[in-house]
Amino acid sequence: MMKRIGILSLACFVFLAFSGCNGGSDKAEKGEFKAQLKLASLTPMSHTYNQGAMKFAELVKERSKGRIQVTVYPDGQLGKGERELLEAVQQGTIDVYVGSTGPIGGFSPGIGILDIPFLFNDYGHADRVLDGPIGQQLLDDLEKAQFKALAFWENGFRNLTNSRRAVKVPADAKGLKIRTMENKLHMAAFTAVGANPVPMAFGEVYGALQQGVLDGQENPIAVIHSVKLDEVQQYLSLTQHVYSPAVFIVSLKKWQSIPEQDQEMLFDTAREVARYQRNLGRDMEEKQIDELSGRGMIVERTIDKAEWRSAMQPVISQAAGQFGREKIDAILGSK
Ligand code: EAX
Repeated sequence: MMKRIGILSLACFVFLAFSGCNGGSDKAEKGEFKAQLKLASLTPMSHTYNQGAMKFAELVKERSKGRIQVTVYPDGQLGKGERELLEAVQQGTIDVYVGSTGPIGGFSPGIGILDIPFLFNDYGHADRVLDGPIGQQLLDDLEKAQFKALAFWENGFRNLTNSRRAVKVPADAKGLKIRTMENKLHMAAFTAVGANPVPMAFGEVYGALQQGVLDGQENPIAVIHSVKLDEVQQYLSLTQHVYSPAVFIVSLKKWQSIPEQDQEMLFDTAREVARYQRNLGRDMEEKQIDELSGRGMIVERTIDKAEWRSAMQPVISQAAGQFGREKIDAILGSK
């Protein structure tokens, strides 16, 4: 036994002399840190999350001089459900995740405040809140759930699609089976308008719509367009009933193994790409609506948002009980 340990440490000594024996950890000598990071998302490569992620990978490779490589796994390649992917990030088997805040309330309840229907007026309002102290606090809070959240990226304003009928006013949605994210507020919002919400992992949605298990779903245009939901949904209503932020999160375990200088570079890069990624979706939105319409979707553009807002009002009161009226007012007041 002793002899074996002796040989092992001799081997390590010889190895150390030539290359640095680091006990198998990624953390090599100062300036020598190397990592291969796996980044996962649920949306197709053409979606803004992955376009942003590719940009992030390119900049990180360049800025680390090839020491840090990020591989992007889109389209649920590493797991079809958000819970599954988020648990893998907690365990450190996936390093980075980009996804909607919608299902994250199950891990860190406070972030759920952002998913209140009709909370944000427009993109400028969302940017001010998410890039300000309120947003930073919500990102910091995710650390308790083993997530190092570097930045808010964007999913976008969500719109309703369905295969049954044109939906203009809330009463038109009555009785429709609508997939929502695994988010209690969203479910309550659709119950409030008389629909039947069905919470489901994103990776299952296209198939469920195709099989007619669901009548509809709701998502931002960038998702509807990249997933080609027009193939299984005839009607699109531009309800914009809730703004859906996205988070860029790194496994806290992995983060703690990264030297400070590289942490700073990753943080700055994630924030820089946030601007690029948000604009991608915003700039394409109109064009993608036209394309969806060109592919046969019937688009309801004139939606009376005040009417939808008041139909979903009970949820806003419920959220006030959950998160505190003053916190919600602080967001509303940043218009
Ligand atoms: O994060 O689950 C959803 O509907 C999300 O909007 C989608 O996965 C993008």
